[in-house]
Amino acid sequence: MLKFHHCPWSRSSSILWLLEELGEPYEIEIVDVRAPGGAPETYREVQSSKKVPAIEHEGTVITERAAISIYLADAFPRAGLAPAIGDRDRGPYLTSLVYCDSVFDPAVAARAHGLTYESRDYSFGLFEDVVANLERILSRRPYAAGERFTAADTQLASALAFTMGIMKVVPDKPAFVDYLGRLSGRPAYQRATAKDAEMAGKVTPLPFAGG
Ligand SMILES: N[C@@H](CCC(=O)N[C@@H](CS)C(=O)NCC(=O)O)C(=O)O
Repeated sequence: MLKFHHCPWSRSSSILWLLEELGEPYEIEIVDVRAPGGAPETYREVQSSKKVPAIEHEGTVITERAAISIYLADAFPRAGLAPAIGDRDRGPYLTSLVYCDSVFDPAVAARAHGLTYESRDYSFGLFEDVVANLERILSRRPYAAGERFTAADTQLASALAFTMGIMKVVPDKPAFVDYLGRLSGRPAYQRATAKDAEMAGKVTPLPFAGG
């Protein structure tokens, strides 16, 4: 059985949504990464920085959201969440998935912490360039990789929803609001949100958002 190491209302919530989209059986191991001192030291065996998410599948541990998303969508192709190798959407799909973690996430964190820097100082570049790029992409196509929903959308939409709606760091551009509106009605998204709400009482609350 697929095991999912998860903390409700955290970066691993995007993988919870993806798992719900896949419709395959999985079990959740709750990791309270917000507890004083973080996750238990034993969890380092699974994720070397004691962060969530992580999954275990057929004896293998997979960490990092982009890798987990690519792995799961390819391992369970029935859900049709990964453009196949050779499909013209495969490039934008992989780009979006990796961009979420290697560019968007650190650029938003830098902005949230008031870091001042030049684009060339860090590989993720400027926050303004990231916002402009996503606004351009989502104004041109309905989904992260093209005309259809993929695993890249569970990651991009989760990242946008949290940083725009809860952190209030990313501006609520119409293209972002429309995009999230398109995706938030998905049954798998609703199920994942309900599961997170149910599990939230079992871990340390978020320092902001009052919950
Ligand atoms: N690069 C990791 C980052 C995951 C991450 O930052 N997870 C946060 C959850 S919001 C965490 O576990 N933080 C706990 C900690 O840093 O102690 C990924 O994309 O999977």
